[in-house]
Amino acid sequence: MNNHYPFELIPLTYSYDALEPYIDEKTMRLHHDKHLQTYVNNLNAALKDYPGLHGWSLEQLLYYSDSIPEEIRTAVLHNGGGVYNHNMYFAGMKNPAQQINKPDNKLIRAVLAGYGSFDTFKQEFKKQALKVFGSGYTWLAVNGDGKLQIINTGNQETVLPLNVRPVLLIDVWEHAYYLKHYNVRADYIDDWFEVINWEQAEKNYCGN
Ligand code: MN3
Repeated sequence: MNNHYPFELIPLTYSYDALEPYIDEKTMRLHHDKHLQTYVNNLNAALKDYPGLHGWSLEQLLYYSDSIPEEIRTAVLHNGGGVYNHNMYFAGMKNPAQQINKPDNKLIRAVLAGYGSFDTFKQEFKKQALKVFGSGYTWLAVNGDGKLQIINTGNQETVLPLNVRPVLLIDVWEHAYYLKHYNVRADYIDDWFEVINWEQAEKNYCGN
């Protein structure tokens, strides 16, 4: 897949119903095929007439946004953030039958060092995810000192400008859960914990 213009819709690596019963097939189809596709299309449309930006990676566009012409900067940040965040969200989940239930190796050691226990971490992460007002994301990220941080962002903002490396994130826009969980974000967060792709999170934590 290109990591530059024209950006493409990255297919799921699992089936649309793979996350049942925690996240339903209909939500996954709409969320991936409609919402994410729209961000991809709008990002490409914004960049179309700016060949100087066609070699830039998604991360470069989001990190060096000050260098993007003002007339398309907001569109690139909104839609590029939408692409980046959703790619990470979908890659961060996995069929629960095919995975370990907790972070392993280096990531679990960092979680235990930072939060004392996995349950405490989970409670803290959930508390933060419930605090996102309106639409946004809650991230687990690692800073330059190797310390884990839980960070909330609004709308389609990313954590890249904060100079941290994202490990995993949950999309708490209502479109991520409304069809199944209605307005009960807390239940969705609990269900999302059941389908986290901890192998991918470990890779992100280790930076490979
Ligand atoms: Mn979403």
